[in-house]
Amino acid sequence: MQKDYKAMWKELDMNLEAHDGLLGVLTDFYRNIYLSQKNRPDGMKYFDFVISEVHGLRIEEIIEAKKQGRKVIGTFCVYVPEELILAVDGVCIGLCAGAEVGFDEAEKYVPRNTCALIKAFMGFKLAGLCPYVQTTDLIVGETTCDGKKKAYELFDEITNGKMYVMEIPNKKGSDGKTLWTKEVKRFAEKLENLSGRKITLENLKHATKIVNEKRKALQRLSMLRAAEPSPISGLDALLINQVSFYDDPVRFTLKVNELCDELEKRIKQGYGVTEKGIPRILISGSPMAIPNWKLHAITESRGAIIVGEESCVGERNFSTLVDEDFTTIEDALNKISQRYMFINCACFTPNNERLTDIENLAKKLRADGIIHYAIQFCTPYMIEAFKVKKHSEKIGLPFLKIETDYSMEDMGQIKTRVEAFLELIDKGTRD
Ligand code: BJ8
Repeated sequence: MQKDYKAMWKELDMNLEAHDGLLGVLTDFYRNIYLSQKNRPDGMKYFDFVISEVHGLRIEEIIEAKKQGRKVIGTFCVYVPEELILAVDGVCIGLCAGAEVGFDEAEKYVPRNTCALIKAFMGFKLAGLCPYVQTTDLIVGETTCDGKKKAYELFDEITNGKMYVMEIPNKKGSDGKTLWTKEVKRFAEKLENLSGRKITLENLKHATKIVNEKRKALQRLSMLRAAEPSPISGLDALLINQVSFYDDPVRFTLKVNELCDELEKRIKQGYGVTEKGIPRILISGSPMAIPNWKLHAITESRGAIIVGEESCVGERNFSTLVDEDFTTIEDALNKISQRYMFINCACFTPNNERLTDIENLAKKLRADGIIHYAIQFCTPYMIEAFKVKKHSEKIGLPFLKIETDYSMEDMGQIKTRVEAFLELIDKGTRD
């Protein structure tokens, strides 16, 4: 029997009636998509629990942290350095949303043809349905895509001036890198002022270690998906990556490593979540925020397995670590800033390194095909799909491009296209 959190949600000024409805829908959706999977590892029980308490226990923990004087920082992009937030003992929470919620409200502020990720984070707030945004002391935006940077101006009004925007260069030349390093330092100062805590060498070392360990655990999980048959479904791996943006980082790392121990045993026994020989798919493109499970659910229900995500809810979030070998605060901030410049987002021009990332990942995970996923109206990824397609052809991997939003209306159409794609792979395009 789950605890009653109504008083807490009321205190957070949420719309209780609408929220009840949302939780009901999400619970059913989760049961149908996740709990119906076969051969799930035992270690997934923790993540099922996290999801069942995503607006409950975790929010209670965050409120408790606030009572102890810790600041809560909301983010929308993997460019925002989590190390700095932890260095001032802050709580870092991802605020991106993956459901069609509050869109009518959001469309009073932004055009209908705005990407669903933006409409969703605005919609969740405007409809009084996001307890995370209610707990934040600061919300950090970034100058990545045009949609986000303009929406942040409006979100600042909606949240009564909570926004702080980091300037991310459009290009990664030396001027861009200098600008970014300055921005990282400005953010460090902002956090010191907000929290009243000094960033020291010691707390930077500690924070960097925590975040690196989290990334290493996710890297370990990613490597294990290279096994044939894969010991874990793409749906479950996606969920873990989504949870990485909400959970306490130390506990999360422990649980991912425990799960990986179990997956290693499965691999030794030759035991997988599906039988051997089914098409192995790499997803690449726009991020999939929770509960955006649509493409994974469709693809895996059609007899394939997703073995990786070249995405910010995936590899782009964890594939590089911060060099922990720093001896001064200045050195640490430089190394943190350098690490983030390795994230190859389509918001940069040019962004050819992403093609190399996709190629390496496809090889590492032994993918048989690439599905490029772009959220409708996500211009950077929609356009970059052209280069990814060309590159996939060059390396001999079948390619499928999907543009979709958060609605369920095109489920049938996507199913048909994915089925045809998987047949193509089955007809001998595979090694
Ligand atoms: S580093 S991918 S997390 S900006 S909001 S770009 S879906 S139109 S999220 Fe991103 Fe940082 Fe880049 Fe990663 Fe498209 Fe929508 Fe923009 Fe989006």
